[in-house]
This record gives sequence, structure tokens and C-alpha cells, in this order.
Amino acid sequence: MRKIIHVDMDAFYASVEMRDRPELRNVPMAVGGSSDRRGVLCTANYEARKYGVRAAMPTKTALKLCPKLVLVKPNFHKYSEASQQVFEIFRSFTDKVQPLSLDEAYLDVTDCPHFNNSATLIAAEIRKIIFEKTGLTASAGIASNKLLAKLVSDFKKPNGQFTCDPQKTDELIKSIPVGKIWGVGKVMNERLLQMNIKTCEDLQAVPRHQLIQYFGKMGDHLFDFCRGIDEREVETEFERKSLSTERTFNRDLVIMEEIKPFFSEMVAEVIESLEDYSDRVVKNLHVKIKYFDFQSTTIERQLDLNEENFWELFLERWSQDPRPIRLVGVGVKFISNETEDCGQLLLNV
Ligand code: TTP
Repeated sequence: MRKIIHVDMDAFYASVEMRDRPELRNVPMAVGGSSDRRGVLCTANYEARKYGVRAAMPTKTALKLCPKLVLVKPNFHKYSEASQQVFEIFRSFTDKVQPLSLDEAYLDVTDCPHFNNSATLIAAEIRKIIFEKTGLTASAGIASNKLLAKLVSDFKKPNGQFTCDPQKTDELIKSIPVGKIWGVGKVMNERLLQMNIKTCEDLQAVPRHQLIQYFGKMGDHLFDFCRGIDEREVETEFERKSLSTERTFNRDLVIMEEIKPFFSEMVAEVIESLEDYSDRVVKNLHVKIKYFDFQSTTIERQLDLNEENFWELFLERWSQDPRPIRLVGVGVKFISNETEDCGQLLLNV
């Protein structure tokens, strides 16, 4: 049986800011863009969350919910520095670390010799060292697989940990809402609710073939996941699938001359970032448009990498639905290094 720890830093960006500015510690605060420039929040501290303030919320809405909210501009350099320190600590315990984001990772400690191989004690030690070295708190979930470890790492948040006792997994998983299961997004959750399936116990009543019929390959996983079974390994090799950048405008734009200069900037940024990926082959150019009503659309095609082509793609998509634009993004998708994609490419030639 594997021993997996899921570590997740608490209110990460906000905690870094509170660490560095003590006056922010006991007030509701959030990290994000300002309301006059139509910013959104990256995250909020727990004080602000009491008012319903959440990550990804427009700053304007957050200020309505909590007028005293103190807003702090993000400083990504600081977050990335803290993240590097945290990942160094993870890697001092095991090589099998799978990052999920700057502040979150799975660790496979099955073969870790520390603390007589007790994953619970290893997790406590990791959290203790993180606090000593960075001044930040983390929470952890400890279990026999990734699915359960991630599910339970929230149970004792903030600054706590929970170990999923293998004897009690069957009981624990039954009451978990299906929306909490890895891979169940908003749409699938709604479909399940329409079928009157709210918890993993409800889901357990559906035969595997039926789940496959409804949800394809994910249905196959769901059958196992709702029983707390997950064979996925901690993946240490990360293959980037795409590279992109985007701009949110200060106001909604419809005039092409106003939008075009942003393309020059964004394309230059993507081309510069690509220098770090000289071993990768670009498959498609990709353009994203988000309208004033937050509806998004994308277009991608195999074209040469230049500003003109991005612009043409943008015009093609926008002319099909020419409404005011809130955000545009450009990027590239890479060809996967895995053999199946190469095979596909050969067939296409
Ligand atoms: P999360 O781990 O989702 O959240 P959190 O660490 O702020 O809080 P929690 O204690 O509930 O885990 O995200 C990690 C960081 O990623 C977060 O501090 C800011 C950033 N982030 C965004 O920039 N935008 C987002 O929409 C989200 C969800 C996170």
C-alpha cells in the first residue's frame, strides 16, 4: 500500500503578505487587482472569507461584501520564492513530488525512512520545517492514495492535518459530496445532481458500465473514486502542454485599433517565454477571447508563429461574434513528447 501526503499551503499569497506586514494580520485582506481597474482576487485571508470573499471574485464584488477589505497588490516574485523553499523541503524527504501549483503537491513517502516510515509523523515534520523556514503554515492530508490525501487535506485547514485510516475509508468516502471528487467539474456535478446523485454513497449505487456510458473514461475512474480507490501514481515528470499569456482591459473594447497593440505585447511575451522550451515543438497557435459577460471562446490552428497569424485568428473568431471584449489571450500548444502524438503527426503528413 502506498503512503501519500497532499500538502497545501494555507491562504498562500495572503499568508506571505501577512507574514511580511504584521498590520495585515488581524484585518480582512485579499491579494488581487484593484476594483477601478476591474481586478479579480487571487485569494483572501480567513478573516475576509468570513464575509464570503473568495479567490477569483471580482474585487468590486468583494468590496461590496466586505467594505473594510484591505487590498494588496500581488507580488509574484515573493510567492515564487516561498514556493521554491517549500518544494526544497518536500524534496528533502522524497524525490517523488508532484507539484499541483505553486503551493500544493503530492508526496509519495512509501519508501521514506524518516520517523519509522510513519507518513503522519513525516507530514507533521514537513509542516513544522515549512513554518520554521518560511514563517508560513501548511495543511496536509495523509492517505493510501492521491484521491483520499487531497480530499482530507482540507479537513483540518488551516494549519492542521488529517490521516485517513485505511480501516475507516469505506465509511469516510460515503458522505463525501461528488463535487469534491477529483475530475468532477461543475458540469459533471450538475449532471450527477440531476440524476439525484449527491454523495459518493449515491454514486456507488451506479454500475460501472452505466458510468462509462454517461461519462466515458472519467466514468470508469468515477466508479473507483467513489469507493476511495485510486491507482494513479505520483507523477514527477511534468510535461507542459501549452504556454500562454493574457490581458484584461480596463474597460470593454470593440475597436480593433485599441486591441491590436496588446497583441504585439502578448506575442512578444510568448516568444520570449518559448526560449526556455527550445526542446519542444509548437503544434498550434491559440487565441482566447472573454466577452464583457464573462463568456469565453477560443480558436486554435496550425500556423507559423508570428503576430500576424495570431491577429488573423483573433479577427476570424471575433467577426463570428463581434461583442465587447473584456480579455484576450494568446498562446501556443505543444506537441506531446509521447509517442502516440508523434504517430498521429506522421499519419497526418
Ligand atoms: P489555493 O490553494 O486554491 O488557495 P489558498 O492557498 O489561497 O487558500 P486555502 O488555504 O483555502 O488553500 O490557491 C493557492 C494560491 O493560488 C492562492 O493563494 C492564490 C493563487 N490563486 C489565484 O491566483 N487565483 C485563483 O483563482 C485561485 C483559486 C488561487
